[in-house]
Amino acid sequence: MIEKTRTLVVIPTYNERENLPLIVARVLRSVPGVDILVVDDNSPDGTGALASALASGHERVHALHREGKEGLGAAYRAGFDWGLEQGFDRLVEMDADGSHRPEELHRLLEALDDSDVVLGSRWTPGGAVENWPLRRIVLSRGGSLYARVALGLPVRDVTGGYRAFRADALRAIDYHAVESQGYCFQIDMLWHAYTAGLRIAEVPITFVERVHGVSKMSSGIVREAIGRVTLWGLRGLPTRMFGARNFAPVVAVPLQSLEAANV
Ligand SMILES: Nc1nc2c(ncn2[C@@H]2O[C@H](COP(=O)(O)OP(=O)(O)OP(=O)(O)O)[C@@H](O)[C@H]2O)c(=O)[nH]1
Ligand SMILES: [Mg+2]
Repeated sequence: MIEKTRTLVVIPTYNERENLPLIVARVLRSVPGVDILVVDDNSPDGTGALASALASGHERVHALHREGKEGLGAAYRAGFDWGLEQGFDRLVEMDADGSHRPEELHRLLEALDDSDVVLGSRWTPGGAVENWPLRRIVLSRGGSLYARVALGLPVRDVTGGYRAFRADALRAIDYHAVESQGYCFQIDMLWHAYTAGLRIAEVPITFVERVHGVSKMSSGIVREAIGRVTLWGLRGLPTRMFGARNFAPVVAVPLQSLEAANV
């Protein structure tokens, strides 16, 4: 008998009371066989209690409660620990605010058949953003460009947070060593995945700006990313200039091929 592949969508939350029921319903509707783990950092608006209520009403929904706000990175590390312990084969990162459309999840999962890590990408051909102010577009594109140049990382969307991993890839990444917070966590994870020689694919997505709730983006998050990327870039410079680099190429999955396969 062939064992069914088990997928866990990890959704970190901090004050996402309005968004959580909507995103959970959309995930369950879009990809019926998946499980969801909400990782809440004791949100003052009661998102944690809501997560527990959703979990008790649906056997595929789970809630993990943490004591206080420690950032996206810590929430994902805890969520990955939980998912690997429970034996899931594929783990997905998804924001609660609707920016990562669950209706596109099957594309990421499909691409995971031929890769270890799949990045939902706004800046690869076919990718898009909806309702984003120019300031955020500049920050995101500029951040990706900077990381690409500073690290020699051939990826279009370096900071995106809509991603899928094989369980083995997560183990290979040693994500506990990924200590960045904020969206630098995403760059850090990618950098670890790339230097571990994993097969990475970029799949175009349409990113939609949140409608409810407020962003947790801050200038501290941006400063952390710039500081760390610069440091890693400088550290890796001698190897980049004189050493051999043998990492797997990053694959850009064209939108047409996804549509042709009807995924
Ligand atoms: N558990 C936990 N979740 C967090 C924390 N900070 C952010 N999140 C969640 O992580 C996801 C991404 O955060 P956002 O505030 O949407 O950050 P962003 O997507 O970079 O910013 P916007 O584009 O403005 O929405 C959301 O689901 C948040 O609720 C945290 O400290 N702990
Ligand atoms: Mg967001």
